[in-house]
Amino acid sequence: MTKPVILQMGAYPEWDETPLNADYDVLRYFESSDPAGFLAEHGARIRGIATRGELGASADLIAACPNLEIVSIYGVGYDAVNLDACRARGIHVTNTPDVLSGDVADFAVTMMLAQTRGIVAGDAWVRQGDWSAKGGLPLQRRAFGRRAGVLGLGRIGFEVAKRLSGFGMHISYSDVSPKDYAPDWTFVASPEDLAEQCDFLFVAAAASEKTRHIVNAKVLQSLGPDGMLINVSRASNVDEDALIAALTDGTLGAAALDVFEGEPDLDPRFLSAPNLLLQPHQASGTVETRKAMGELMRANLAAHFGGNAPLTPVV
Ligand code: 8YV
Repeated sequence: MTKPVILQMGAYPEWDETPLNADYDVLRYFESSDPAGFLAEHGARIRGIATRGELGASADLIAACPNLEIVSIYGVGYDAVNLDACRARGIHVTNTPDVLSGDVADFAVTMMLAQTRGIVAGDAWVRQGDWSAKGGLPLQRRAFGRRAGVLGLGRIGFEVAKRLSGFGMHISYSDVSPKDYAPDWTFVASPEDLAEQCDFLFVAAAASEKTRHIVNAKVLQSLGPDGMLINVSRASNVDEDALIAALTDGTLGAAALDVFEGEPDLDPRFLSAPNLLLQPHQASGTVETRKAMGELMRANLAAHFGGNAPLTPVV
């Protein structure tokens, strides 16, 4: 039987590549030296796209595949897929919700703890001999019992807040509306007011045109010199210029970021900005979660090409 032709947008672990190659005729777009020529030659054969959250599928790419039926994302974020182009042509879009929420939430809390207790600085302090030369690390700030704000109380934001409640923190959140599954947490409509009322602001909102730069200069100013921003969503949710300026002039106390515009080639000013913890977009990066993401991405393709409805549709 002829295997469906799939366009693969980026690399996957071997445990996903092997079954993908067994079930589909896989075209490795990311290895092509001439993407436009590649699409002109193969576009009409492509029935599915296997992509990753941060790689998505652009309108041009979708247009170059006139027989496309499904875009299956390895990741929960679908902001990099042109949904309008897919809707217009009845193309399914699927993602991998739920399976990564626990790890992403763990990572957000880990970044908060690491940054507020100076874990990375403490390691350098020991290695560089500062401990014996200068004494103990300068005193840091506590996490437990302080005020947390969660911007976007979806699946991931909910898991973050659940974990923070174990630290005895006062939890507020902002979203399009109050959530009936969050009776113990305080709803605050505006991101600026949320920032005003918390010490740690976690950004967990799904990114869209509506949330672009939702964390702007005013929000950062409201968070203030004692506040910390933690972003495990998408870089587009934060105004990076405003963030770099706020860290540099002390308007904002600290930040911990897992996502960047243009990643992995982030703005070089981040490398010298003070009180900033940088991570290489690894919040969902555990063996367990990545295996579950790969399985779900492939299960969506298998459902569709087996004549069934996709399991976790976005569109
Ligand atoms: C993944 C992500 O790391 O789920 C998402 O949207 O950004 C991350 O969890 C990414 O999709 C894997 O390449």
